[in-house]
Amino acid sequence: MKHLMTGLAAAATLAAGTATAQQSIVVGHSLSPQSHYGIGAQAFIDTLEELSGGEWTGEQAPAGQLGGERDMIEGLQIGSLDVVVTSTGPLGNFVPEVYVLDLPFLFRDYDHARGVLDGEIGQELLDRIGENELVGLAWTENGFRHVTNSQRAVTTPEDLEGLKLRTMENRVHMEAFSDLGAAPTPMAFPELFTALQQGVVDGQENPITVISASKFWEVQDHVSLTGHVYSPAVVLASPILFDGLSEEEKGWFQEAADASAAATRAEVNRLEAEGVALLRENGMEVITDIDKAPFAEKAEASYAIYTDEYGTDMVDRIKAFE
Ligand code: EAX
Repeated sequence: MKHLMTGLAAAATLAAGTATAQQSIVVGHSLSPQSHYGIGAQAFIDTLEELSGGEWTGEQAPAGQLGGERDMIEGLQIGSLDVVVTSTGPLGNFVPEVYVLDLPFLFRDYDHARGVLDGEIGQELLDRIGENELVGLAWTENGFRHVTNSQRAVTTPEDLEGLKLRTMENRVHMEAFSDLGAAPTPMAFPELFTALQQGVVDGQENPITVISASKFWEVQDHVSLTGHVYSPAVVLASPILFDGLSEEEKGWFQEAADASAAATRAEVNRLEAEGVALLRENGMEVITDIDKAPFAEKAEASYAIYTDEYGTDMVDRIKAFE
């Protein structure tokens, strides 16, 4: 139906003699089309189509079809991809200032994280992204991350001891988990399910959104709601595409990114409310009552990865944000 309408809208514009050829973008992300990212990617495409009267259209490249998040970010820089919804996992490799958002136990809750990202600090970081052959359009969301594994119920940092845990390709996360006693193994997301299935790693950590979108219950028995780090996501565009747009088109892309973030956050809210029941229904043991203080204490050394380079200013501003 949507495609029909797009076709009609395009035909109408053509008939009016004002059309340029229809242009199509690809929006890449690492999860399923039904996931919070898939919903966000589709909202981007639908909004862009609507605002442009069908002049712009697009399709998703979901499930890491075009590579892991690091590969997709590189794709934006060389112009082989147009728009990507990605976690900040590998982004610090390109824009190290962004590591501040990956620090463990920094954000108190969703309101805190969303408030910071939608305000001055979020804009400053989007600007930094923009200085690195990328266009940062909007902050969106993955969610608070929790530890899952196939070995045992984790309730204290001691339970993490020696656990082979896949992390994102993120120096802050790797340091935090080695401080916590685990054996962090960085790996791109598309390899993760098989690595869990084959026992290459014992566990991983991701928000409820990703655990359920990826059906990790098929390969993991235990989940502990450690909420050890907030995982932001961001809507990025290729500067090779974006810099060639008219001001009006840039406005459409921006509005599409904002709509994408809103749609994704709404789905995160839904899954946060219903997700624990969903994990249990699918056979996972979910430990909800975790004393986070000893985890936070042990993981604090990882802050130095950011603060040694950039000082404590940004960390203090984020903590002070009400
Ligand atoms: O962005 O790599 C990860 O664990 C991410 O959370 C996932 O790709 C979604």
